[in-house]
Amino acid sequence: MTTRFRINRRTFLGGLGLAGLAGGAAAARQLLSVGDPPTAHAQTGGHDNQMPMTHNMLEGDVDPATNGFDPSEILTDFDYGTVSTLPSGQTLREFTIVASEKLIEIAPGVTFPAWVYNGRVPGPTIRCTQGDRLRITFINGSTHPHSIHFHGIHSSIMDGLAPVPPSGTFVYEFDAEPFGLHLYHCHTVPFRRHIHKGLYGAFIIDAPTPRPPAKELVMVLNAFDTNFDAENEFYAVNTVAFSYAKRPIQVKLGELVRVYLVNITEFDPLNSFHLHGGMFNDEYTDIVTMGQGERHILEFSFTYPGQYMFHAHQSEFSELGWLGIFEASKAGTTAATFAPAVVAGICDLAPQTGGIVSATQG
Ligand SMILES: [Cu+2]
Repeated sequence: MTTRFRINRRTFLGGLGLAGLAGGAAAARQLLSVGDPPTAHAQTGGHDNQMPMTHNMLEGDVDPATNGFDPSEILTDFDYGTVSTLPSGQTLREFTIVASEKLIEIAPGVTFPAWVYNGRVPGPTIRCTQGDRLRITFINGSTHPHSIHFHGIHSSIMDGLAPVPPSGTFVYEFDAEPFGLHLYHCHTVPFRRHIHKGLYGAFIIDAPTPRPPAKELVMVLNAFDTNFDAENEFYAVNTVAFSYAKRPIQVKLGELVRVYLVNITEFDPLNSFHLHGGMFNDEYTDIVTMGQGERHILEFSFTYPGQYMFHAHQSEFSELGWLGIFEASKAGTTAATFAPAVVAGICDLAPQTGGIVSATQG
């Protein structure tokens, strides 16, 4: 069956506003334009913040100032704590993490009443080196009991299962081991509620011998149940739907890219990461599939210049926000807030002069 559909460029440009016509946005919008009708669960539900799942998820933008955090900055925002040296010579890293309640915007015009660590979802990316002493002062500034459960090796007392009451404080202290990519999250019942509301973050323990230099990016796969029916309506990397489709991630050709990938998606048994235009170095494939809590450290580089999608290979997730773009160029354009419009290749399947294309759907 051949389906003809029209791409309305005026709507693209008007809707995207200051964001301009980023090629990735066009690509993602095309996905939406040819996709199935809105899913039933996305249309139902009576929550005030519920937006009808239309094909305009890419129009408009989420102002980072509104949320107080920016997904493009979260990628490379590593919190090493306040560093000092103990009398034994061991490195001490001290962190303060405050839990609170906050209305965040997860897609243009769609807000979610989140529970947050240090004002953001995901919480700060805690980074240290194996063998460091970590001292994390947790302050519960919310109206619900919460905790922090760290993955890794530590004593049962520091395992974060004891809820800290509202206004309470608890100091988690343990030595960082083993090296690798871990995560932390609230472990207060009901678990799924405390996680899906936003209380989680990445936790990187570097090896004593550092990994080779690379462009390092933290990506936390998450999702949001905006009508509280135990199904997700929006999916993302680092919270804001399509953020990296609107602002492609700039990398250099041949540059080693290292993604610290954490899946904390609640309600769905699996999530995944699929890379276009390249393969992972360690395991020669272009997709990893993960249960909740699973992590991968992915390394790859691009051979050819251009824009390359990365997205969940659960197609529904990608159409509901979990889709981004890498832009590989010789120099890299890290200073650019928005990538220039690239109306070519994957980024716009429509002919430049027309706006009407034919698509064959089996
Ligand atoms: Cu909690």
